[in-house]
Amino acid sequence: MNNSNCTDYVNYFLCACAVGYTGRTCEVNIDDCSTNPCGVNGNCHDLVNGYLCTCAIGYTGLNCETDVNNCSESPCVNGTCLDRIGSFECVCDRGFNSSLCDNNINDCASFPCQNGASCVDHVDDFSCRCAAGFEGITCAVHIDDCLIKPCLHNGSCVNSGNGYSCICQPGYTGSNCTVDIDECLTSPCSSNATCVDGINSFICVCPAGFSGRWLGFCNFLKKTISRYELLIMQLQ
Ligand SMILES: [Ca+2]
Ligand SMILES: [Ca+2]
Ligand SMILES: [Ca+2]
Repeated sequence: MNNSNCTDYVNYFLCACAVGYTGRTCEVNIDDCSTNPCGVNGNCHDLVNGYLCTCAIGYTGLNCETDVNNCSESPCVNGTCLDRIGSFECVCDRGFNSSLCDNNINDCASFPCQNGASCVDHVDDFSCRCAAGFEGITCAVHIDDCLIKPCLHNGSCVNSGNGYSCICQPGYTGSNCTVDIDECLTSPCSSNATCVDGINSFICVCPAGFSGRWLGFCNFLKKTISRYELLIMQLQ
C-alpha cells in the first residue's frame, strides 16, 4: 500500500514503505504531529512525512515559535511602541495621548492665561497672547504705565488695565496734562479790557486811563498798568 515496494518470500513478504508510512503493509501514515512540533501556539495538521502548523494570532513561523512584531509598522505616532502578543501598546511622548499617541493634549484646557489673554496650545506647553496692559507668561503681571511719568505739570497718574489716566493740576488739561487751559475763552473780562491767560487764572488788562485789573472791570481812569505790573500779576 501507499507506494511501498513489496518483496515476496516463501511463506511471507516484506514491505519497504515509502517515506512517511509504516506498518506491515505500510498502511499507517506516520503521525508527524506526535511530537507536538507546533507547540502551544499552533494547531498541528499531520501530512505525509510532514506537518503543517496553523498559528494562533500573534505567532508565526513554521512551528509558530515566533512572536509577530506588532510594532513593525511603527503604529505609535508620537510614542514608543511595546510589542505584545497579538497586539501592541503605545507609551506616549510628553504632551500626547490616545491609543496611538496621535492626540496633542490641549494644554489650554485649564485656561492658564489670565486677564483676557488668548491661549495658544503647543506640545506639552502653551503660550499666552496678553491683552493690552498685561505681561508675563500667564499675563498675570499688570504693566505699570505710570512708571514713565507720563502726566506733565505735576498731574497725578492712575494705572489702569490697558494704560493710564492723568488727573491734571488745575489749569491744565489733555490726556497727559500738556495743555494749558485758555481761561480767556469764556471772555471773563469786560469788553474794553484785554484778557491775558495765566496758569489756572487770567488777567484783565485795562486800556490806558482805566483800572480794575483782573476783576474784569475796567473803571474809568485811575492808573495805567505797566508791563512790570502785568508780569508781577501773572506770577501771583
Ligand atoms: Ca507580538
Ligand atoms: Ca498641547
Ligand atoms: Ca491758562
